[in-house]
Amino acid sequence: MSFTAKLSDIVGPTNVLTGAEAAPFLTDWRNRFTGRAIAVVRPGTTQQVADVVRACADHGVPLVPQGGNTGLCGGATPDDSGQAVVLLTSRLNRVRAVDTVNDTMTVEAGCILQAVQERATAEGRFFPLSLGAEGSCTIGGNLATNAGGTGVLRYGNMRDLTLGLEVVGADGEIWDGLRGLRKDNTGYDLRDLYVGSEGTLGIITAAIIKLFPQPAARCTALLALSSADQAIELLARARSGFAASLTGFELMAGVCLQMVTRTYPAQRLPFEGPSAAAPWYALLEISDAESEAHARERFEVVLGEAIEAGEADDAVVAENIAQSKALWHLRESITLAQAEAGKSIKHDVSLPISQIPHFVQETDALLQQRFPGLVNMTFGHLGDGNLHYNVGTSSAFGDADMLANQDAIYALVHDRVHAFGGSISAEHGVGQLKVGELARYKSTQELKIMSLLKRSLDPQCILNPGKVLPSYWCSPNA
Ligand code: FAD
Ligand code: 2HG
Ligand code: ZN
Repeated sequence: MSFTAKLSDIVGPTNVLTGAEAAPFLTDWRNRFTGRAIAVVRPGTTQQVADVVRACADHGVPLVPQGGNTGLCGGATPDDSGQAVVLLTSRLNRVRAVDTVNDTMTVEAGCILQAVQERATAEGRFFPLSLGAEGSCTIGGNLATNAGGTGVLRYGNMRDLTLGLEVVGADGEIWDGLRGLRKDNTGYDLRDLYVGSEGTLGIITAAIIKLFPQPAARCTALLALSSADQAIELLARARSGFAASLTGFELMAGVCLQMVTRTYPAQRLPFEGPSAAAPWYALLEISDAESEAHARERFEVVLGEAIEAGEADDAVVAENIAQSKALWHLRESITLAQAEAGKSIKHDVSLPISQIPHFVQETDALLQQRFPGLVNMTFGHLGDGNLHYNVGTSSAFGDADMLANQDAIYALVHDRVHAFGGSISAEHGVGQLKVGELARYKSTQELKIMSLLKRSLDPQCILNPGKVLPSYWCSPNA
C-alpha cells in the first residue's frame, strides 16, 4: 500500500487533502512562509493521530502539526522540500468534559479558543486566555506556543492555565496525562515540557484547562500619556491600587492607534485636542468580584490619583460594555492594521519592566540613525514586560527597504534586548522565523539540554523539523 493510501485508510479519503485543497494550509497567516507537502491530513480522533504519526515514523516522513494557522513565526508551515505531512487538528474539536466543582474543562486540541471561552461562560465560569486571534486559533496552538495575550498579568499564560495533557509522541504512543490536579509532584513535569514546544516534541490532542469565577463587573479606561516613563509609574500605581483586580495593562504608541483609525475609519479615538495625538496610550482593565458600582468607584479614585500625580495626562473611562469593547477593539486591531499597511517586522520581546523606557528610547534612536524613515510601532502587554517592538514602513522607508534590511534590523533590536537582559520571544514562540536568533542568544549549555530532549523524544527528528532548534542540534551527532 502506498504511503498516501495508508493515510487515506486511517483518516478516510476526504480527510487527505492535496493540490488546491491543501494550498491554504501551506502558507502562514502573514504570507511570509510558504512550503509544500505530500498531503494535509485531518484526523478525527486521538487514535487516528497516533496511527498517522506511526505511519509517518515508519516511512521517515516529517509531520507539521497545524491548528488555526494564526501563529506569527511560521511554526505551522512545512519547508519547501515537499516531503512532509501537515497534520490539521480541526476535527479534534470536542469538549470532552466540564467539571464545575473542580473548575476544569477537558477540551480537544482543535477547539477554537473563542468556542472554549463561550462554553466556559455558558457553564457560569470564565476561561481567561484572550488574544486578537481567538476566533481562529486553537487550544492546541495556544498550548504549543504557550500563548499569552491580554490576561496574563492576572491569570498567567497558557502554561499556567493548564493542568493536564494528552499527547501523541513521535513513536505514535499516546501519553494520557489528562489529570485535573493542581498539585502533582510525581517526578519530571512532562506537561510543562510539551507546553511551548511548538510541535517539536509531540502532538497535543487534548488538555484539561482551568476555569475561574466570572467577574461581577469590569471597568476599562484609555489613558493618554506623554512618555514610556509615565507608563511605568502608572503601572506601579495600578498594581498597588487595584492589586489582583488589575486584569489588563496594555501600552500602545500613538502611531499604532493612528494607524488603526486610518485603516478602519469606523474606529475612533475617544479624545479631543492634544490627547488625540498623544505619543503613548495605556489601556487598563479591572475585574471586580463585588459589583459594577464598587469597581467604578475604585477605578475612578485610583485613576484620579494617577492624573493628579502626573502619571497620566488624560483618561476616558468606558461607560458601558459597548464603549469598553470599542476601546479593546482599537487595541486588538493593531496587528490587522499593520498587516494591511505594508511590510513590518515583529519583535516579540520581554524585558525587566524597569528597563523598558531606557530600552525603547535607546533602541528607537539607534534604529532611526541606521534606518532613517523606519517607523517605530511599539505596543504590548506592559504589565508582563512584553513589548511588540514592531517596526513599519513609511514613504521614506518602503517595503523593499524593510525586506532588504530585515536581518540587520532583527540583529540590532535583538542585540539590544539581550544586552538589557530580555528574551527575543515572549509569547509567539520561535517557529522557523527565529531559529537562527535562538541559536545566537541561548547558551551552548541550554541548547545542548534542549537538543538532548529533542533527540530522546524524537530520534528520527520527524516532529516539526527545522522549528525551534536548528537542524544540526537535532541530528544524532550533535
Ligand atoms: P498554529 O499557528 O496553527 O500553530 C502554531 C504552532 O503550534 C506551530 O508550531 C504548530 O506546529 C504548533 N501546533 C499547533 N497545534 C498543535 C498541536 N495540537 N500539537 C502540537 N503542536 C501544535 N499570540 C499570543 O501569544 N498573544 C497574543 O496576544 C496574540 N495575538 C494575536 C493576534 C493576531 C491578530 C494574530 C494573527 C495572532 C496573534 N497571536 C498571539 C499569535 C497566535 O494566535 C498564537 O500563537 C496562537 O496560540 C496560535 O494558535 P494556532 O491554533 O493558530 O496555532
Ligand atoms: C498582540 O498582542 C499579538 O496583539 C500580536 O501578540 C502582536 O502583531 C503583533 O506583533
Ligand atoms: Zn501580544
